[in-house]
Amino acid sequence: MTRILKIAAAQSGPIARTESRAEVVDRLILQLRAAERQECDLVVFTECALTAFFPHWWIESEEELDAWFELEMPSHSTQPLFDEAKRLGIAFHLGFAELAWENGQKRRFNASLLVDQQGAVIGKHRKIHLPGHEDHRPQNPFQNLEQRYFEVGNLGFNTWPMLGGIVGMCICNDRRWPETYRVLALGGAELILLGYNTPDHIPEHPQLDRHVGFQHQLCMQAGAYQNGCWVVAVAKAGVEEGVSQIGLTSIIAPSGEIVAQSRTLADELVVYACDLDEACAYRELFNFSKNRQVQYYGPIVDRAGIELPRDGGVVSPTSRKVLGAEN
Ligand code: CDV
Repeated sequence: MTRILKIAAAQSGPIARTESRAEVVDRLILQLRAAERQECDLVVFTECALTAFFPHWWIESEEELDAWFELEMPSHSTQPLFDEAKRLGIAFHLGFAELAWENGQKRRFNASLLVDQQGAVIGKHRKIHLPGHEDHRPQNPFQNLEQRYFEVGNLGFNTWPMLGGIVGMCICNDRRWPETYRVLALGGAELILLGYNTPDHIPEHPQLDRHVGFQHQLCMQAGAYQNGCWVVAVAKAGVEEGVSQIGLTSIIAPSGEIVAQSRTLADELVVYACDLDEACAYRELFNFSKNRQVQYYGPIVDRAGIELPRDGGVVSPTSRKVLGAEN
C-alpha cells in the first residue's frame, strides 16, 4: 500500500486588524475548495490563522486582548470551515489563539488543532517556545509580545495517527529548536505540521535581517533530515498592519530538500504529493533505537542553560558573559 498524501500548504496573505473572523474563514474556505479541486487529503493553515497577528502591538485592556482569542473551537464563526472540510472530506490543521479556563483560571495559549477528514478534532498543540518580550518597546517599529500574551504550552509535543501516517505539530518558534523535531520523531512523527508569523526584520538585531529567510529554511531542513520526516510549514506572509513578514511556505522532504515553496506573499496554495515512505531510508540509516547514545544526552534535559568546563584552563570573562553561563 502506498502512503502518498497530497498536502496543501495554505499560505495566508496579510489579515487586516479590522477583518472579521467570518471574512477570514471565507478566505480559508476558498483555499479548502481549491485544495479539493487538486484532490488534496490535508490542508495546513498557518499560526493564528483567524486574525491579524496581534502580538505585534501593545494592548492594555484585558477585554480588548480577550477579543483576539477563541473561547471555543469550533465556534459560531469557525463552524463553517469545519463543515466545509467535512463535506469535502479533507483533513486540516489550523492555528489559533486559545482562551481556556482550567481549574477556574483563565489561560491564554498560542494553539493549533488537527482535524480529521470526518471533521473531528483529533489533536491539539500549545506553542512551547514563545519568542519576544513582556515589556512595551515603543522605540521598536513593532512589538513581539508573545511572552506577555501567551503562556508556555502545557501539552508537550504529541503525535497522532492520521491518514495512514503519524502526524506531529509545533508552532512557529518551536521550529527553531532541535529538541522539537527529536521529541516528535521519538513519538513516531512522519509528518510535522506548523504555521508561522515571521517578520523579516529583527528590531533588536537588525544585522541579522538578511539571514531571516535562510535560517527559517535551515532549521526545518535540518529537522526533517535528522529525524527522517516530512515538514510542512505555512506562513502568514506580506505586510500586515505595517509589519512585513516572510512567505517561503515550504514542503520539505525527509531528505531535507524543499520540494515545493510559495512564490508570493498572498493567499497561495502550495501542493505536493508527499510519500511518507520516503522517510524509511533515513530512519534506517540513523536507526534511533540502535545508535542513539542516550547516556550522553543528559544535559539536554537536566539543565536549560550552559555550564562551563571546570578543568583545563581559565574561562575568559567574555566567554562567560556571552554564554550567560550558570556557573
Ligand atoms: N511567531 C513567531 O514565533 N515568530 C518568531 C519570530 C518573532 C522570530 C519566529 O520564530 O519566527
